[in-house]
Amino acid sequence: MRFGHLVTSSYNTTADSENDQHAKPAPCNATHLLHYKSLTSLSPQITTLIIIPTTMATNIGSLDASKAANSDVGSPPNGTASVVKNSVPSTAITSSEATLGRHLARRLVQVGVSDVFAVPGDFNLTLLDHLIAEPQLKVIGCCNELNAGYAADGYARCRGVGACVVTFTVGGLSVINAIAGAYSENLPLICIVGGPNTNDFGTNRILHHTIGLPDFSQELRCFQTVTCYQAVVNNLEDAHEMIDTAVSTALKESKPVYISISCNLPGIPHPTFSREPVPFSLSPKLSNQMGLDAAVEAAAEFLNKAVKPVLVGGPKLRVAKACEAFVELADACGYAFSAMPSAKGLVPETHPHFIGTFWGAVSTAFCAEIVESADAYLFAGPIFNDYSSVGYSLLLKKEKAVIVQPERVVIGNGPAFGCILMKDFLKALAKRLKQNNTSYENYYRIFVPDGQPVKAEPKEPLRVNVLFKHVQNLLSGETAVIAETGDSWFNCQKLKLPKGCGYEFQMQYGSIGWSVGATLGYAQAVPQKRVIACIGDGSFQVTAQDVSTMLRCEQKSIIFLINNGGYTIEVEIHDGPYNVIKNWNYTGLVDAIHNGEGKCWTAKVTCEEELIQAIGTATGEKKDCLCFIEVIVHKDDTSKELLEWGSRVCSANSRPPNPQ
Ligand SMILES: Cc1ncc(C[n+]2csc(CCOP(=O)(O)OP(=O)(O)O)c2C)c(N)n1
Ligand SMILES: [Mg+2]
Repeated sequence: MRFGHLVTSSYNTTADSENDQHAKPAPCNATHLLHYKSLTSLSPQITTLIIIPTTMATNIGSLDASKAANSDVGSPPNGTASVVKNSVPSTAITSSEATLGRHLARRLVQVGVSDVFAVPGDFNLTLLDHLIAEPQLKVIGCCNELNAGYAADGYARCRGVGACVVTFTVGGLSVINAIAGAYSENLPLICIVGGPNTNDFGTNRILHHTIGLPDFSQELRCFQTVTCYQAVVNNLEDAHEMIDTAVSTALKESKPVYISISCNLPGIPHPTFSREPVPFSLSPKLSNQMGLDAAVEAAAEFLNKAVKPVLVGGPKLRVAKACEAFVELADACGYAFSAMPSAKGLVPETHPHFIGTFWGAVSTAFCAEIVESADAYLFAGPIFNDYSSVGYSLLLKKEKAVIVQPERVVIGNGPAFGCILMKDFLKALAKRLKQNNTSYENYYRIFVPDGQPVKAEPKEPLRVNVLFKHVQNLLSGETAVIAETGDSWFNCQKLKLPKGCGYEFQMQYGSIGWSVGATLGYAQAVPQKRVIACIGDGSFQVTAQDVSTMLRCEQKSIIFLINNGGYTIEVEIHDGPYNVIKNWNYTGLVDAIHNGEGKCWTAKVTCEEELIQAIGTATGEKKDCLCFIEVIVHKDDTSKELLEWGSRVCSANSRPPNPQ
């Protein structure tokens, strides 16, 4: 796999074998060492050998650093990690190499980014030259900026940090929806934009790729609400500081940042870049010990007097880096525990006291009954939005709840405690709670195992519940599920994740098309796993092009394209003719994208027999290929949960205005 032909560069003089080596996916958890070979193969312009101690190579956002220690969950729930480096790398860099472009490339590698998702444009070409010149960084050309952003999002979910590079305004405004999604999901994503020539700032010139006004701030203003930090780098004096502040802020805040870099700066040497970047040492946040003690005391008293308390994990377990602490608490107290739908993948579903997804009326069977009838519940990192609360229909009472947010604990209607880290709180509470298995025992007594889908008649049109029975059988610790917005949310939510199986979806933002880019990025971040993506036809129509990039990257994901002829989730909320979409020949489309280059296999299935055969091929003969299976199902064939949820969301949406 080569990217040299995408962005032509004078740096690109490597021999084939070396190029191949460069392109091989780096093992996710490997420490990255600069080898003399890769250096010399990189660029004839690099003349000095740079020796970097191994400690330097520890990635801040690497999978290793971000993975839950218990490895029961496949996603990296603990997000980015702050690593204090204990040795300073050697500094020798030739003065001609002391450039902004090189610094940014090295900095990205250092924090754990070994792939950046990019779309070239004249404002970022020189920068891309410098990024591709870094042997440990791959520049992955995407078909459009939205997908590049989604890919960086998928990558960040696995590696703890992701990056994309786009061009001024036309690229910037195209990627912004993906950046907003990453903001909503608390993902550190470094969005780099090639910006105007430094000499054009402060003039009244009108530049191409703008809306035709002599104002370069439009893109910046758009990014201000969807990033936690913006750096407009248009002079070399403070470029070092601005870039480093932006990158470290993304890691500290777990949010996207925007870095605009003037197109004429990346290749100019400057003394601030004359040494290898010193690895970040991000100071960890600390709990206020007095507040922590008081909160633990109050919570222990509250929960220890309850008869049948339960635990519920929420999506902010990830940003709080508290997944492991949550499991520690579950182990210690013995309560039944469940997860909110948006926390799927963050808690181990194989835990003996796990009772499923708490999602009000559409919860796993027997789960909501146990949670809502408990006399006390601890929610760790919840987000109660209109969707996760099933149209505000949860039967919860604040006075029964301990709500633990990443830095705050509220017990009942009060008291409230601030400046407390969730993971410290959960760990300390684990030592103070009396063991109480009552809620789990109650659950166990009433529990009746799930039924199986009705057995299909020979050649009977495939049903969605039959499809997901087979998807379930595909899952293992070597797979990860990506679930697109739509009925796939509900069907995938019911999958039982084996130990180590990853799971990602975009529940807060819910932007259709996300999963194509996210599958690309996630698979790139963790090449040893097989990604299984479940994508509706409507969503796929938004972002389908980047199957192309998956093929260029030699990915071997399995995509189930669920062709139900429309926007079924919307049908169940509120139907109209706008929910019917044009039917495409999806396998034909993917075959056309494949066009004989790369390893791709497609199949269209209409019944269980064909599905079984397709899965057999995808996991056998074609296991090294990108496998695209178009599954044709009836337009009204949905999960039962969607039907219930849709009615409730519909009634929440159609609440009349309050009388004024
Ligand atoms: C960018 C964006 N535009 C519009 C929507 C509204 N929307 C939510 S789901 C959906 C339809 C999804 O259809 P499909 O992918 O076919 O899934 P299905 O419901 O049929 O399973 C739409 C249009 C959205 N979530 N995001
Ligand atoms: Mg559909």
